[in-house]
Amino acid sequence: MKIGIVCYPTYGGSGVVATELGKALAKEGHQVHFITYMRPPRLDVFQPNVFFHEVSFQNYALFEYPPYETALASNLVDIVKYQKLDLLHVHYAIPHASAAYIAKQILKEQGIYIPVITTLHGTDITLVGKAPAYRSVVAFSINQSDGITTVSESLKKDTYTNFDISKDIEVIPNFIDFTRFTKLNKEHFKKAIAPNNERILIHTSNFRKVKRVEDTVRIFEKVRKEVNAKLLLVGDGPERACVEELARKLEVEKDVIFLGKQDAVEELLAIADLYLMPSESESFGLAALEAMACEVPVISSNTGGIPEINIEGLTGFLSDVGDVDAMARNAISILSNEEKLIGYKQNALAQAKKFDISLVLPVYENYYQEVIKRAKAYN
Ligand code: GMT
Repeated sequence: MKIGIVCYPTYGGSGVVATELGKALAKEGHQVHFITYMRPPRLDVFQPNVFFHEVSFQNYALFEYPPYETALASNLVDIVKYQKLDLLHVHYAIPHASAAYIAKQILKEQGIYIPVITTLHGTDITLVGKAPAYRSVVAFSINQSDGITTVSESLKKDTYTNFDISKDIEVIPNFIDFTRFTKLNKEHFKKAIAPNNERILIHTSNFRKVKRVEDTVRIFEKVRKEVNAKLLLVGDGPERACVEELARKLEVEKDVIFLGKQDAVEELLAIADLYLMPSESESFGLAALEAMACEVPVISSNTGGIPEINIEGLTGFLSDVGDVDAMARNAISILSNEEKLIGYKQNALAQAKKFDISLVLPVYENYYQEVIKRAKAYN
């Protein structure tokens, strides 16, 4: 198949899922065209069958906000037409689903039918998407897609609850590439971070409000009273300054290490004992799955799709959003018993294996075939 993938070129979340999916499809022999405003970070080396199209748009003094959606739709028309694509797969509804819809209508006028699959990732439904400023266009463009997928059962439910959706939604979960996310031996690095064999807690995110990064510091402050430990905070974003301030206020700043944005997250997960995900809302929690693949158990909130991956008492523990006392108690219970910790680490790996990319990729391929066949039958 010749597939166009539209996504955000981000370090985490939907951008990573889209890029890894495209790379895996290309390895299977499909021709994959990435269409986005910047090269996605995980598209860093040449790979056969992979093509990158940077969305070109012209700025003009009149535009306070450059009309990206218009530019994307125009670019899509040309790419579909000249590369003879069979399918467009857009990740994150805003504004990708509506741009794809516009491109589809323009191409239809020219006698070309391009099926569109929209994958909903989370905040495009649970947060921004349902805001009055966007909701009409989001609902319309989801309903106009030839195929709709969500990354968890929880997000499927939220989509039907928040929007009037008339079509079936297919759940296809996030996945893990074990050739990358596997426990590496980074003992020298561990020694540098934790010279006195302290336990290492880790959190990776884009430091947005929804991630509740401050809770990780509150949990850590309680854990550190019982267990010798360090906290690694990986990533950057709008909340970072407040989190740094809180670490100083709680007098744990010497043991909280801010690493900023990092590409090789697997090298950091290799030295971690526990992953913290106290999110306010999380449609799936790919970052937690990446930790589990590297044998790191998870202390999380019980929101959204997290209970579909983190299993209470087996791969970690789940608590209500904001219940830092319970999260700290659970963290201490795992970290203070070596035998218990090893058990949780093994369970985390076993659970992550259920989301191996080799299991999820054929589900996407079958869904693509089904949507293309269905579209051909109707047009
Ligand atoms: O919140 C993020 O990290 C980014 C966001 C996105 O769409 O880029 O992530 C969402 O998509 C991920 C991939 O499907 C999911 O694993 C995350 O749970 C989801 N984030 C939220 O729902 C807050």
